[in-house]
Amino acid sequence: MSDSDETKKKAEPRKKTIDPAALEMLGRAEAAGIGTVFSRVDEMKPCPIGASGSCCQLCAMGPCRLVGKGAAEKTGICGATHATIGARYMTRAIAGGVAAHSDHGRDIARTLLAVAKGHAGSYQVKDTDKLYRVAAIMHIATEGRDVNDVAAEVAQRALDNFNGTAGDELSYVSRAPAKRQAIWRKYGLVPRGVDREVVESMHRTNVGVDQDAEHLLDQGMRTSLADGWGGAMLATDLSDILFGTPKPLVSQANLGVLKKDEVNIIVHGHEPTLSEMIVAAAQDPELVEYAKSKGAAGINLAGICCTANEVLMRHGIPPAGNFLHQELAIITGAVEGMIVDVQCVLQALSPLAQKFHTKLITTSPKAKIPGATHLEFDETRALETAKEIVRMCIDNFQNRGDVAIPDYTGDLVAGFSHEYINYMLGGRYRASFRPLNDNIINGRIQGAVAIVGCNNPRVTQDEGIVYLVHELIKRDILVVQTGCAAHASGKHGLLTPETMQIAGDGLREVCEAVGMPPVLHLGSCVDNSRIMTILSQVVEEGGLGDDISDLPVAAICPEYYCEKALAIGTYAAASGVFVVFGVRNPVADCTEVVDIMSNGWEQKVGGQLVFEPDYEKILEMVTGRIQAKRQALGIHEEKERVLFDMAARREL
Ligand code: NFS
Repeated sequence: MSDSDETKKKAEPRKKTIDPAALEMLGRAEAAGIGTVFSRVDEMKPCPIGASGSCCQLCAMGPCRLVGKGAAEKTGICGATHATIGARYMTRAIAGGVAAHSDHGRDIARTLLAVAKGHAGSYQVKDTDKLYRVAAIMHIATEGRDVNDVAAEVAQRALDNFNGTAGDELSYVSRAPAKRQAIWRKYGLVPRGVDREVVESMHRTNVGVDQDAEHLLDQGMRTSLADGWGGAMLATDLSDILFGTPKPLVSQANLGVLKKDEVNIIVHGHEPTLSEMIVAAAQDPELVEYAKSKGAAGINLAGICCTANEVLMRHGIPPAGNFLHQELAIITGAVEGMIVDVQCVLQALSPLAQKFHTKLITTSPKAKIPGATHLEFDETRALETAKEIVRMCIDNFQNRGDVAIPDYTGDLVAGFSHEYINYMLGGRYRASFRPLNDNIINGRIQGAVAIVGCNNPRVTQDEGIVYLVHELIKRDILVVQTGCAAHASGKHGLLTPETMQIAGDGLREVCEAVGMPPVLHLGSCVDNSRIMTILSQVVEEGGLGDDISDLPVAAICPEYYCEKALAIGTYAAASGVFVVFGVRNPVADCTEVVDIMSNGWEQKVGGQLVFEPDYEKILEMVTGRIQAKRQALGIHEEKERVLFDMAARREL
């Protein structure tokens, strides 16, 4: 590199985000000399040894670093190879992610049990139809029984699934296509209990226990399946039972949803239990009056991260942004209170909130943050606690200083539960996935890709997500989204029906006929389980093979940062989906592990988990996969395009 190249490189700092609202707030932070996750990431170089899977920290003989000449052949002090170290890393990361989602699910099950027993008066069973459907899957009798009786038994069965006392297989394994279940049984991948698989993973990754990479990674898959077809799927279903099954609604996303003249409260984290009550409290006429008495025009609620998705899907509460927006929201100076529970909450929020007037309020008995106000939430006095918190935020309105809210929002439609998609496609009297299958078979829709997961400040915020959404829908590939990736599309206006204008002709015709956007927001990260349900139903509908691995589908997690994402990616792969992660490969040096998770899993379970930071290559990989699957199904031939006429529309 010449000197001038060197200067040029220095003069052009890495692009941090493509979101204009984020850029505006980063400017404000810089002017005030305030650090954010975006600036700290530049100051902290990742350790190259750990970043690529060459460091083992599992015992006090080490840490062992397998680097230098002949690194590939080196072992740790105990003799562990790169393969063992990488497989242990992945399995532990998966167990960590599963533990998070499943503990969330367990709490919802406990709440449902409390409701059924009359101990949680602020809540009730909102969707009895869904309760009965879940009961049927669990083989729980419903006829002639009281709703709360059924709810109690469903909740108890869910808890048994966590505890591992529900039998030899989790209740929801039966929801997968028969062929998929057979594959899981053949390789011993059927999860037996959520806690049991997490504990067994932690046990087997101890030094001196399981040392065979493939065997370890099988346990990684089994543990992940306890999430996708266990903890997370239960979290989704029981949340729908308690808080309602989502239906499409309109909203907006980005920091512009904050209001200058109102008390702004942000709910951030993951569990819907408290945020549901905050939604109720923020609409309480007495509290709205109280806010007015303090000089505010009202109470404005917004969300960050997956709590945002939960309250967006069910109430249309606008998300103020995704993972990397949590600090930026506070930097607007307009947030009276940020109420957090568990997961994805940056510790840096606490010192940052102290620089502004924002009250950071922790609420979960599981998570305290030094410097934050802790107001513990329990379901027996949920609404009272929520009101107390809202009142605290209102009282804080008068302490506001200088406010700068970036004037950017994206319109969006969210709330596509699998039940609604079924209904939307087939209509009230014959809800079915048939039209979707037919349009995949006739080629109007080439396939479907899930773009999910986090933000990671190591890459340009939202860039890969927005690029991939555009490129895929242009190629007639339907996109479904969850988590912070869905917020990215929401902020950039991609979750609206108008987006069909940039879709390919075939996809656009179907979207026009059904009246749906080509990019569907399916919810939070635990709601990735909805995608598993949809895939199973599409297989069941017929015409596209007899297993999930036959379908022309793929999943991408362009900006992953955490263990939960790895857990989700693994259960998708173990369910037969081709999965690509961006950012970097955490086990790149462990070539045997990389090979097992790609070629090995392809042969064993028909899915793969691969890492590829280059978005163009990701696009090539997933479109190549979709075409290969179409070819295998014999539906790849370009048919003469027949435009939708009135009869075809009516048929749809
Ligand atoms: Ni998923 Fe949701 Fe966002 Fe990533 Fe965090 S909020 S559970 S982990 S960062 S998508």
